[in-house]
Amino acid sequence: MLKIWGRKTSVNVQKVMWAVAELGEAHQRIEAGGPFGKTDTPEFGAMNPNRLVPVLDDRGFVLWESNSIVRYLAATYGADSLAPADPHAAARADQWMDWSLTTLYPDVIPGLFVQFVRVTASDRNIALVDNHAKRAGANLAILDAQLSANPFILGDALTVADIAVGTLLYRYYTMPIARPALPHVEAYYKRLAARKAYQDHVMIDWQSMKIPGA
Ligand SMILES: N[C@@H](CCC(=O)N[C@@H](CS)C(=O)NCC(=O)O)C(=O)O
Repeated sequence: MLKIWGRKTSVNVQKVMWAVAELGEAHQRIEAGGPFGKTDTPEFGAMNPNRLVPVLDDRGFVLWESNSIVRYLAATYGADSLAPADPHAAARADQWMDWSLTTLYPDVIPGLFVQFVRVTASDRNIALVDNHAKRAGANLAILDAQLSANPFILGDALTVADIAVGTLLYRYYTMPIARPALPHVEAYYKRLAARKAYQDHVMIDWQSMKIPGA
């Protein structure tokens, strides 16, 4: 059975859990990180020296980094469905997964989300929030163009690329920020939000994560 360490409010854990649910694999999620702690134990440090969640244990094979876990799970349990078999399509999926981590994530999570949950409303830097919202919107325009021809990032079917990118959209669309009109991304988000696995593992209300006054 797959074991996943990590709290369900972590966006990177959500990504892995969405993949596990799409694959329909038997699994156990073990609470860790945030209010659950455990990441500072020697046992956890031996699994992930970064002391971050998620961590996967697949019958003794231990792996950290959410995108790597999603790729491993898809290659092992979802070949030719979540993991494209064609080398060009696989490379394209990698491209969008790297893009989500290096280009979209910094504005959406540390730039915006952290401001709304970890900073009090009175201390919030509105100019900084506006700047990150503008940059996220501009980057999502790139995704909008990609989605103009197909329902999912690589074509007709959900792949690992959608799992990496799509996980960030719930937070993007539930934060009180200015968003440009991006019809293809909006339709795509609705398409993802109609999937049970996305509802169960990604659309997790984050209000309880706010510090007092945030
Ligand atoms: N690049 C890593 C980032 C992992 C990460 O930053 N995890 C956060 C939660 S999203 C964490 O463990 N924070 C400390 C905690 O929850 O205790 C990945 O994608 O797995």
